Amino acid sequence: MFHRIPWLLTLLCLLLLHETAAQDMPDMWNKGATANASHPGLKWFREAKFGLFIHWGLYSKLAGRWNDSSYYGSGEWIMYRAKAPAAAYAKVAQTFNPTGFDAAEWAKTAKEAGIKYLVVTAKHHEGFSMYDSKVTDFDIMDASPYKKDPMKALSAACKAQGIPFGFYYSQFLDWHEPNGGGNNWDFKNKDYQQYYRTKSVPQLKELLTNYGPLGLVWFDMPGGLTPEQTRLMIDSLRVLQPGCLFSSRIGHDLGDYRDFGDSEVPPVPIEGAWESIYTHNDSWGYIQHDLNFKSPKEIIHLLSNVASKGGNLMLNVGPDGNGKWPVYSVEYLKATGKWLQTYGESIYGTTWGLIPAQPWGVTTSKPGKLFLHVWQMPANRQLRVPGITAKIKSVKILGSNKTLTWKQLPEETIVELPVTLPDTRNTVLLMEYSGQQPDLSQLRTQTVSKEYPQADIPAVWAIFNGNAKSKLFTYSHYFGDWKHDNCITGMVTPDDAIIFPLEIQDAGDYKIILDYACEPGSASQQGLVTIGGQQLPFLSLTTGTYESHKPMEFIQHAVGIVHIDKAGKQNLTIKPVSGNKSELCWLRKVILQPVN
Ligand code: FHN
Repeated sequence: MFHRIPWLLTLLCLLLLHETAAQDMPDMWNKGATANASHPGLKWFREAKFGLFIHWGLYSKLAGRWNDSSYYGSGEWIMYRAKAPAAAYAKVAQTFNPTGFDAAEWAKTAKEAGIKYLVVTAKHHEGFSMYDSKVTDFDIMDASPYKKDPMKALSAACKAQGIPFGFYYSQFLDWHEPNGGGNNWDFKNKDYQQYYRTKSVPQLKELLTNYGPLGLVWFDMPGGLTPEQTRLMIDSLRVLQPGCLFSSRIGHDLGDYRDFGDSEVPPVPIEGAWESIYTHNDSWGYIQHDLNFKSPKEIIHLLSNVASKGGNLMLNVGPDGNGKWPVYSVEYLKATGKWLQTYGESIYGTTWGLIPAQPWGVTTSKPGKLFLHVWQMPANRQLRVPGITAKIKSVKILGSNKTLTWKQLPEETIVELPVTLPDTRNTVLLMEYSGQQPDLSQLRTQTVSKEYPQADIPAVWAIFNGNAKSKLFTYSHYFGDWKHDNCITGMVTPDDAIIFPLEIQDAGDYKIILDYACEPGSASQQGLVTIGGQQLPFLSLTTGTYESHKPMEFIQHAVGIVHIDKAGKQNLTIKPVSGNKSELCWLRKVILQPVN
């Protein structure tokens, strides 16, 4: 029933493709990797996998409104967006009285959510210190009626729950201070050195001195310092707590671990310690009218996807001006924690999965263990796992002692799934094996199967020819609501063709859909898709002009149907036709939809 080519030949192909991938994939995404790989704090950090970010400040009280105008997107940027005068904005502190804040409840909710470290804003760009600072009077103790230090309480509550605690600190942007970065509507002729000397560094020293051992300091938005000055600042802080990690946004690649862009997951596994940062809705700071919360299923998929690439997810919650979390954040985080109670073994302490993402989901791993995160049940209940050559000892559903039957073939293992899975969002199977299992996580061959509604093949997995290359496009919906997509650019002549190696598991008809963006100047170029000896000519269609602060438009352009008469390996090629005047398009992914 299954189309096979001789096993040795397959292995050779796998290794060759792996070799090609290994040469260029890390170059594209591994830059800026951990600068300080020997830091002792990286051990807990790498095992933690799931962190909680909390953005809380005066902006939380404003809740997305200033002078009767509503703002969407990053609520903590409201002062900047409204160009609110520093003196007027500072008055918000006079009514900032978060009596609903309960540190023990925050830490308990975090614990129930399965959170393994917590990072809270000590000072965001607005310049207001959410702790008792002796460096300034613009802090919660002196400027607000609250008159208590919530960070003292929170650090103690996290300690009681065994959750490593850290501070976010905006080291350069400070719209309250005449010499701080960013506020050019009130202040001119700045002396950034003076700002670092008189506020930033002294405050960082306070934070590293007065709140017990910190897990990390999450620096954000570097500026105003040379690499040497940054190094000197680090040295002066490091001595206070050598065990504390510093995030890469301290600048100049001098952090201890790497942070990706806001809301960015790298497309391939990344070595070293790193973190993806997302917020639960569209804003980091509380906005009353922002109810676009990620569902438990979305959080679980995000968490397992980030883990499948080897990183941590730090998910942000924005408490309101009274110190209460949005109800959806409490509820959906707790639901995530419930999932983690059953499936946490497949997340905590793991590293990337040893095979690429499959139509059914992703994988994570530990020595001798492969965790199969089943996001989508195959219609025939046969889960096909490619490339496992180590000896499989057992396959179980995590959290139940239910052992599943499997058939290990040279190229793939087929696991028989039960009629229903315990968790339709993500049921994790534990596959235990003995012996060496090669790491095939960067294997380019992508699986296509009739058992799922469609196969989405991301552009990064293509083999590039000529001038075709992958480029990261960053754009936003709301202000600061960043999106990131890797697309293939540079396809102008037929020499710039790209090839997707596919493993098509079932013969039959497939609709080919190209997902791309195309600027007006680039439209109406001719392209050709080739697969299984069939050709689909197409003309590229306009979407819109790319601008980093606007939504980027993509079209899903169905270019035709092909018939695959035998299951097995196929190459799908996309190439511009000769005579084109400009780029064909910026291709984000190819979709193969089985025709039923
Ligand atoms: O400007 C900030 C933003 O407000 C938020 O704090 C995020 C979180 O990663 N960091 C900055 C932008 O990258």
